[in-house]
Amino acid sequence: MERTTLLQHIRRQEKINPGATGEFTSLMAEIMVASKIISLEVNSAGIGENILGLTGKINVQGEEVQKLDDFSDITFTKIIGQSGTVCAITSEEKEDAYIIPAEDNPGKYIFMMDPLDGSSNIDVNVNIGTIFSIYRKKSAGDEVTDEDLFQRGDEQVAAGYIVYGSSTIFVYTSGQGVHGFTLDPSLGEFFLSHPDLKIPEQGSTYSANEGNWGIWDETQKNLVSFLKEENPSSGRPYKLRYIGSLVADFHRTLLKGGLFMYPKDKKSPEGKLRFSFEAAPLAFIVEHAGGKASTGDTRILDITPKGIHDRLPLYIGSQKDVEMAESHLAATVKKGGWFKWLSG
Ligand code: P6P
Repeated sequence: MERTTLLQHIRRQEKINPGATGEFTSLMAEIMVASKIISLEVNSAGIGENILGLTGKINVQGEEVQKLDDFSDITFTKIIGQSGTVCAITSEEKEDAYIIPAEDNPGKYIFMMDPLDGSSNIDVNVNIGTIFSIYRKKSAGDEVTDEDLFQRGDEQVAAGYIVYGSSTIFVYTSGQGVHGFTLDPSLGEFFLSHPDLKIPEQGSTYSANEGNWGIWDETQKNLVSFLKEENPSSGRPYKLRYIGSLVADFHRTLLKGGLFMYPKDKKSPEGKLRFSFEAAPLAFIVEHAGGKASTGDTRILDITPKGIHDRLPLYIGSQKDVEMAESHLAATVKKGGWFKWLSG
């Protein structure tokens, strides 16, 4: 059976892109190298070197920085930063943008990443992942400006994630379908395993941290209660699946369908997840796989961030499930009457 490597796949897509210079392919190749290094560390963490646990540092999000978080941020920054393909890197682990110095031959792309999402799960061997997003530099001249760093979600050139788990899977889109590649550790190569991924139009699971019930608003509580109601003709009750690692929860949703929600709440009135490092890249992927992503009332890809670490609510997954959620959140719930949601 012919096996297509990730690099072969990217090169084929480059050939059908008239304006391609090969710079995007080079960038993707470097992302792949960095992901293999992280995969090795994640899968050997705890054996020998003391890479598990906390660094004792607190990041810009006010979260405790795990050693693997730091390691991943440094690894991607070094490899991508010296690739000659990007002029700036923003990261969930960096307060400000890292501007590539002239001596490192900056390129035309902007690279944004959550280097290791879900890292609080490292010590309990739950899947974690890297999420990335690529934009083109927009402003004239060599200087990187806000115009480059704060672009509307649908101006992404490409987006992807790598999930480190029982196997390491690299999923990306550059606008020509969503494709998944599984790492063969014996060869150190990613091979095409999930060609042209399409998310089911409707799923049967919802994914949310119900531990936050007490700090959700009434419309969010009504939505989740609706999903749990016995109503077989509309596929309810939905099953609850929540891992607490976004890349793992999203990967399951992409493959099986369903609805992932991280709503705003009293503790995170703007929402918890970040636009640049989580919502926008995953929204770009899910839309190219036939799904939807919104804040509950606004399409994620229509949003232009104002800051590197902007947060927002996220409803993402199967088209029908996201639309159902949006309808519920918009509907005025009349006493005893529910917004009638038809699966048709
Ligand atoms: P909670 C992990 O810290 C993360 O950023 C995402 O990976 C995950 O979806 C979310 O936070 C989990 O948050 O509040 O449910 O622990």
